[in-house]
Amino acid sequence: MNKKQNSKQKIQKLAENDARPERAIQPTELLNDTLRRIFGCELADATQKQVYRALCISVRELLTEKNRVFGNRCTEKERKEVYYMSMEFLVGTSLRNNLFNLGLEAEFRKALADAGFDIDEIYAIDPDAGLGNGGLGRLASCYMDAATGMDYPMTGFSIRYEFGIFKQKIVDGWQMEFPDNWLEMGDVWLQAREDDAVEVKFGGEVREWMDNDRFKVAQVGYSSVMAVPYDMYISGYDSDAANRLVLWSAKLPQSFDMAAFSRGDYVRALERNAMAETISKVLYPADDHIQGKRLRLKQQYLLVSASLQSILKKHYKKYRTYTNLPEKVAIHINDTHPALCVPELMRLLIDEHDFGWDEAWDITCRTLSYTNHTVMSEALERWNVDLFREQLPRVYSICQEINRRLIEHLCAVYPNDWGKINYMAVIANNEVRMANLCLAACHKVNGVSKLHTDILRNGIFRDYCQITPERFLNVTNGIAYRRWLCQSDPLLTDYLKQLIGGDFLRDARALEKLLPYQNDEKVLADLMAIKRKNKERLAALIENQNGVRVDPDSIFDIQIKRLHEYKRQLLNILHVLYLYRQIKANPHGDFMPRTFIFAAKASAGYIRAKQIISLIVAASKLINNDPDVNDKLKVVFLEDYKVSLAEIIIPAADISEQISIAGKEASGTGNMKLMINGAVTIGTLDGANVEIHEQVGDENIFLFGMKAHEVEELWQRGYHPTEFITPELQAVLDMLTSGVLGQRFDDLVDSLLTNRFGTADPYMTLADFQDYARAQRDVAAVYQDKQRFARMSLINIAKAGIFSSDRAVKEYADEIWNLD
Ligand code: CR6
Repeated sequence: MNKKQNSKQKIQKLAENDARPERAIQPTELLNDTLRRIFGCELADATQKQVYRALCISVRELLTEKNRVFGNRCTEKERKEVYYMSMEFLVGTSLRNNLFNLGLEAEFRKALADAGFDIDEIYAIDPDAGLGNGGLGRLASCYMDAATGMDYPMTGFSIRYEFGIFKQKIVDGWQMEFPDNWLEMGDVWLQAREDDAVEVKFGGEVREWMDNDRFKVAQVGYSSVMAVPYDMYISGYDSDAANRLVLWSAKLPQSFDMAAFSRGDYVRALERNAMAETISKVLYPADDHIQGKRLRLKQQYLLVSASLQSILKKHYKKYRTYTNLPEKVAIHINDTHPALCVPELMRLLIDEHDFGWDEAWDITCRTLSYTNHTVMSEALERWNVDLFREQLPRVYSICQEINRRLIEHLCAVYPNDWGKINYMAVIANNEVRMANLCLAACHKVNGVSKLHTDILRNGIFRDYCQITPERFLNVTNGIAYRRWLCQSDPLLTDYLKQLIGGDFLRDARALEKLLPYQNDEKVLADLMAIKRKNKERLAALIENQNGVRVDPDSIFDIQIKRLHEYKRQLLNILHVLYLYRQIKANPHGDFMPRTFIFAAKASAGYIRAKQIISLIVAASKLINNDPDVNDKLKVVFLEDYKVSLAEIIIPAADISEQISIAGKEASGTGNMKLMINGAVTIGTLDGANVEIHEQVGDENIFLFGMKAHEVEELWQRGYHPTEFITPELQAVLDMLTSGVLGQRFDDLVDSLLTNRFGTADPYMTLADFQDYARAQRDVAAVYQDKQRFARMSLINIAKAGIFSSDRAVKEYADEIWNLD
């Protein structure tokens, strides 16, 4: 038997063995085997990069085999499967996560060390797969991990962007974007399946005709793009399952090239090729915002059409019918980006599989479900009718028919209420509205936190909810805490294992076993010592990247998330300047030393957000170089926020800034990651902060600001920001316009005070300022009492279990997808 077969069989045997298959693996043997196959060398003479690739390939092969066995088992048992459609999966790095999940971390660490390699250096080679913007994309990845850990058959579908979220650099205080060529190293995780490529049709027109008394419709004169699937295998903690994330890549069909080649038109053929391939070139870098670009619509259709075609093909092969689709398949629409699932599934059933409208509609509705992730009006996707019809003529004609029938129905439910009917329509005012398309079809619609779902029910989706309230439910977001706690904070994890046992690794609710220790001085001191170590690690990174020395004994106050006005990084930095002025006025006063740490990317075209970054950077220059405040106040902006950077920042946080204007942050998930690492929240009652507050109680959170209904009431009454300006706050605003920051921020101040750009202070930063400053004073006062703060921190860790993505995925599985 040759070596290749030998290793394949070994893996197969391992994967088929139910009881912890990976336990039997010999890391050195496996690595040497892969190195010989791929590079013709062994550990003794391999380079670090070769070892990295060989390690990834070994893990990938292990997972491939697990996936095959798991898939067969699911097919045998005819288990219902879920397909999670999402334009974003913010995977982050894979190697450490996979080894951890497979229970192989320690073995490989040792084997590599024996061969003279440091596994942490090898981890550092693994690039972040940044195929997402922020919370929504990371949530999708957390759900894949959790579903796999719980043995649910779940496949993710997305796009194989050649360039993920851009790399951020700050040049002269201004954000610059650089391409993220993640595939250079990251391709090692992907397995192409050229033979399973699927044709996707754009443009052309709709032709209708009669065929033996049957009415037929088809799209003609279209141009084709081939979608090629690439598999990325997803592991689950201590689980027999392995699932797949399928990423589609756009390619021109072969036949097309040939025609041009035969005319000798080589350059044009290549040009066309490049045009087709731009569809999967780059991730759109806007978060909570739409741009309405043609290329983006094409990306969405590529994802939806290719995925649905492959789902239907697999289903038919298994069951030889489509009528049982809703019993065996759940397709989830992650935000409206894949909302084209509604008309595309209709199109495939009607045009390609001969269903009549009513039966196709019944199958479509019972198969699809939808999660809404925002109430921000600028993020609700709407497509210009002309653009939509030009690119997707047949899909458009189906949308028209959906709309016609919908309006007929609504006229019966809300007779003569044209305002309402117009608001609920799928096509109106020359636009196709993607949220209404989902609301018209999906059998379940959910929000992502209690408050957010209430706002959907009583606010933007009220009219739909009134007709069928049973379709609307809440599933509060959750996080893959094995990545965000266990892997990113090994010190805390090991300590917890010793103190309360390892149950929490399987069930996050077991973290509550920490509660009885809340008055145990030794435990509180140990927790503080661990936090201090993590702060030292972050301080070293800050010194290395920013050349700024920060004191690990100061309060590490952290705001990390996308830069968006509603998230109010501006409120934070204005308050920092306010503190700066206080210290300057009283340099010998008793002041709790604090370090304010920011990291955030702004969407490339979002100028106001970029100005806020500049302000933070300018403030940090002024403050960090002022000897009067030096040991008391520091401000740091860390470049290029991404999953792997978050994994280092979060364990070092004392204070978690969750300060969005109430009613706007659908949930937030950073708030949960920081909490489970022992950070205490300073926040508004917004998104999942409401539920964090429910868990920890008034005593263990610093709440401030208006509640969602108070925000609404103030808008009703009329909001005049200048009424909220005290002399101290005015002095801070003056700093922005005076030039002391090295440049002037007139635009930012204008946006707070005048109507020149629309509403003055649209996120009510000034209205909440005083109470925020009060809450920050409370933070400083409490922190003086180290034990009291440590107790708050302990309670936050102990009560964070409910925010596990295991809980969230189980709710989806039980209440939305009806998985067994
Ligand atoms: N920007 C919400 O704003 C939520 C995530 C995941 C967001 C955020 O509050 O936690 O989704 N929304 O549900 C969108 O992306 C549209 C986000 O990440």
